[in-house]
Amino acid sequence: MSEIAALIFDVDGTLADTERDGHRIAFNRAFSDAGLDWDWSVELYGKLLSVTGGKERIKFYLSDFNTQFSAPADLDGFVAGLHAAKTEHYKALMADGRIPLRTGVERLILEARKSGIPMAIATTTTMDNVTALVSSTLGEEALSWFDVIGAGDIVPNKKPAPDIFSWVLKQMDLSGSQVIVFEDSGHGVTSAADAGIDRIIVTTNDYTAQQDFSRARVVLPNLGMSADDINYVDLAYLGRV
Ligand code: XBP
Ligand code: MG
Repeated sequence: MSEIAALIFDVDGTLADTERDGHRIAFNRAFSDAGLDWDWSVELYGKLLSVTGGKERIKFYLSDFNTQFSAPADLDGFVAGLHAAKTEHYKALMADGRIPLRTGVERLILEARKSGIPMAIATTTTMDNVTALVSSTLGEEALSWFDVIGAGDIVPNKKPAPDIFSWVLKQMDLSGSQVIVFEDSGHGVTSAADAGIDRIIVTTNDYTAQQDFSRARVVLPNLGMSADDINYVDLAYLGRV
């Protein structure tokens, strides 16, 4: 059995299916508040997910999908304003408890906690959004269960760049070979693998199922519900990965 010094979790798509019914809805509400007639459909949002980060995604939309829009001179300020409004909508959606954790996530987190295995988060989304999701699903104090939380603009380059995983490893004083990462996307796998992490477990979702996971150790539909499930991921399983 290989030693497991820490578990590092991605958030969006991995802890919960936040993209389609969380982030996408929040973006659309922010656009509407700003008097914009932009509507990101489920299908369009799938294409926009090729760029990580909300601010970066809005710019990608303007450059590749809505080229007719005459953007204000201060594009960065305009995008930052929309994104801040989107974050407020996202937090409100999470506070409503609309988005549950994915199958097996809470069970595995509780098992790791009981066994004293350190946990961390490495995500592209903002700290506000991590806080909103974790407290609405696991409770207010659950944020403290994660020794390190790497989120949003804390690093210069978002996934698929390795920055966020490298940052988390540095904070934990660990090397890539000591940890296990949970991801849902091709960009996430590239980010973790380029940070030197080889034990990457992917749980796919509707948006990511067809992506390239050749650098992941395991690809599963979810972490499994009961011990009878063929894809049941617990600490004993992780020891064999
Ligand atoms: C998640 C993202 C995020 C969210 C939006 O990627 O791409 O951009 O969609 O979050 P990953 P913000 O799961 O690979 O970290 O709007 O807060 O940036
Ligand atoms: Mg993700």
